Parts: sequence; structure tokens; C-alpha cells
Amino acid sequence: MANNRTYTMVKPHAVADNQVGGIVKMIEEGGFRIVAMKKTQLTAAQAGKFYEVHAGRPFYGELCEMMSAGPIVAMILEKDNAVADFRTLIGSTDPAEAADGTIRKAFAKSKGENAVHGSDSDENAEIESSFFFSGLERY
Ligand code: RTP
Ligand code: MG
Repeated sequence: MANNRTYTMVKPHAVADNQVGGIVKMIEEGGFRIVAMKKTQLTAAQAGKFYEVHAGRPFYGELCEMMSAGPIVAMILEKDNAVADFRTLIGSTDPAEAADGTIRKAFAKSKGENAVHGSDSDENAEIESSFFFSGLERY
């Protein structure tokens, strides 16, 4: 994947609160094209694998539980400078620090339940996209 794609998912609390439409609207209005999209649910073990980099951190157990508590909506997004621009659009991890106009400012409930995930590098964007989508699901 070139540096024009990133991976995101709407976290379970935001899906449960019917915020998918509002979040997708901000993503599209932010200039991102949806390459792939699906609703699915992670087991706690799959969430643990996805967030393996955080194993050992104090919030890891809570994170795996939260990410497997209900369905998520997974997406691959395309835009120039996708990873960095999407991190800007979602805002800080902690909504108390998220800037106005960001997705987390609008939809996050707490530092844990912060509405969306966004890849932090081109390499991780491809790894995370492949965790959820085959090559045939990317348009
Ligand atoms: P993400 O990976 O979900 O896009 O979030 P991020 O880069 O902004 O934050 P990261 O440090 O990678 O943390 C991953 C997710 O773990 C939860 N978290 N909870 N309670 C806490 O102190 C805490 N810190 C992190 C959040 O759901 C965060 O998005
Ligand atoms: Mg992260």
C-alpha cells in the first residue's frame, strides 16, 4: 500500500450509539475516499492481536474488552498523506485534548471509548488493512 491509504474502525460504543453515519460524513467531508468498508465483530483474542503493541500497558485488558464488546465498522480510506491527515481529523486520543472539528471531539466519550481508531504509520496501515480485508475487497 502506498502512503495514500490508512485503516480505521468505528469502535463498538460509537456503533451502538448510531454514530456511524455522522463519523462517515466527517470522513468523506474530510476528503477521504472509502476503499473498503464492513461491519464485523472481534473476539477478545482478535482485539488482543490487533492491539498487540499495547500488551503489558495498564489499559490493555480494558481495551481488548471494549473493542470486542460489540460490532465495529472497519474501513480502508484513501487520500494523499492519508495516515497523518487522518490522525489530524480524528484528534487526540483523550477527547479532553481533542481539537474542535475532530471526530473524537464530536464523538468520543473518554480516553478509552474514543470513537475511532486510526493507523499510526504506512506500515501499520497495511498490516491493519490486511487484518480485516482481502485484496479483492478493496475498490
Ligand atoms: P488508536 O490506536 O485506537 O487509533 O488510538 P491512539 O493511537 O490515539 O492511541 P494509542 O496510544 O494507540 O491507544 C490505543 C487505544 O487504547 C485506548 N487507551 N486507553 N485509558 C487509557 O489511558 C488509554 N490509553 C489508550 C484508547 O481506546 C486508544 O485509542
Ligand atoms: Mg494507536
